[in-house]
Amino acid sequence: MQSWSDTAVPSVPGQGPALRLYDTADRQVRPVTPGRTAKMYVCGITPYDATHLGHAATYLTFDLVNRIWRDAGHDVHYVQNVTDVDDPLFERAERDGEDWVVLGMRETALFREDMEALRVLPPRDYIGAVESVNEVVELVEKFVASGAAYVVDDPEYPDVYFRADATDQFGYESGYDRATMDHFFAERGGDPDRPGKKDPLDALVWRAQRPGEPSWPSPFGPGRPGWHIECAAIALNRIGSGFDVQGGGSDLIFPHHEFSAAHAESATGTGRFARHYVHTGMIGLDGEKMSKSRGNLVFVSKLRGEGVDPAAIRLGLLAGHYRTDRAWTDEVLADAQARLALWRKAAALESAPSAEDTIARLRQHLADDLDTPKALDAIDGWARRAVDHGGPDATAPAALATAVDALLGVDLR
Ligand code: 5CA
Ligand code: ZN
Repeated sequence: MQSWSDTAVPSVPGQGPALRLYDTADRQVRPVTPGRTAKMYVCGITPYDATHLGHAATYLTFDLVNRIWRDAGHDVHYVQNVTDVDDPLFERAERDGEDWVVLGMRETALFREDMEALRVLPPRDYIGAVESVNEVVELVEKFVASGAAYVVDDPEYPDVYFRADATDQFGYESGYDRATMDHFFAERGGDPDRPGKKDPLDALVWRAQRPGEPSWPSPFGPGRPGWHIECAAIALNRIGSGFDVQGGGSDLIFPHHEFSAAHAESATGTGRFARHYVHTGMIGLDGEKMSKSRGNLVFVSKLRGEGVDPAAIRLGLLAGHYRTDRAWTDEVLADAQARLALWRKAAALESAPSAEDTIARLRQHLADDLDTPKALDAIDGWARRAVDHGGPDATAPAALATAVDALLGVDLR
């Protein structure tokens, strides 16, 4: 699939500390240690509706990781998928009397526009589920051959399931006990009651064709990919096993990332799928998680249409720490707009206090598990001093603006 357009990232003199991130599997903040090429996979959208602020917050989080790595001189191989074949697409298309392919294409196009407007750096590989069906089929064949997956005894719908106990380390990513797994499996797209499964937790990897559903040929009959296997296949075939960061919202901790990891680990027989599993908190509205099923959504495109500066959306979402569940409110937006105006005013001054310390603090806070509240505070302090009292350094406004552009993705000019 076509990715979106790149934004130039200016280089910032000097260097920051190495990035440390919280790893869900190890339950601690620890250093990320990429090689020359840093490798990241972030779960993409299911394109049946427009991008809301929850999605945006998640992609902005991983955009910071991308920018920090670039600032440290790494080449970044960033991969993202688009779940362009899934039940929600068919349901919405049916409701609106539209072709599901057209719906997916339109919402994906809008997502690209939103990402560009927010200055999110594009993935190198942007891959749809439809494009990766052959990759999924190859994996399923491997699982069936090794006994990691089985075909249910149902001549009408011979679906293929992956055994939750196919790997020894199943459960290490979420760290959940069985009751918690059962709970989230049922809540987040699983089918514990499907007759013929050996364990209610076993995960669908190939769904036999149902009437009216699209299908692709396979050795197990016509059908379509399961969900977790889509991300396992797309990541494995582009950045291999043992890549640096697997990202997504906290709603993907289980079962999605647990099974993607188990699929990949069963296929390769090697260690961990990802070295860090990084999860963002949920953005809410009116006391509830923002989600398509609840309908309590604020769309990026709607705000853009109302003339809200995407840089203010960016600052509003980065004002809270990425791991905390937090609400989007009018106040969050107003604060972000005021902050952006202050920063722009300071960046436009002829001279200001030296920005060197502030840039160093910006890098330090970001490297410390993306501590954006402190990073933004540091810039606020400099900007307020600059606007209130001026300063002697004629290079400081441009130097600060360059660092804010490169590291936070906010254009102050
Ligand atoms: N296509 C799958 C991933 S393979 C999917 O979850 N799509 S999605 O459109 O539902 O979500 C896209 C991304 O946004 C996921 O990483 C998800 O965890 C994240 N996300 C969804 N809702 C929120 C929210 N309210 N706050 C923060 N992140 C969210
Ligand atoms: Zn995914």
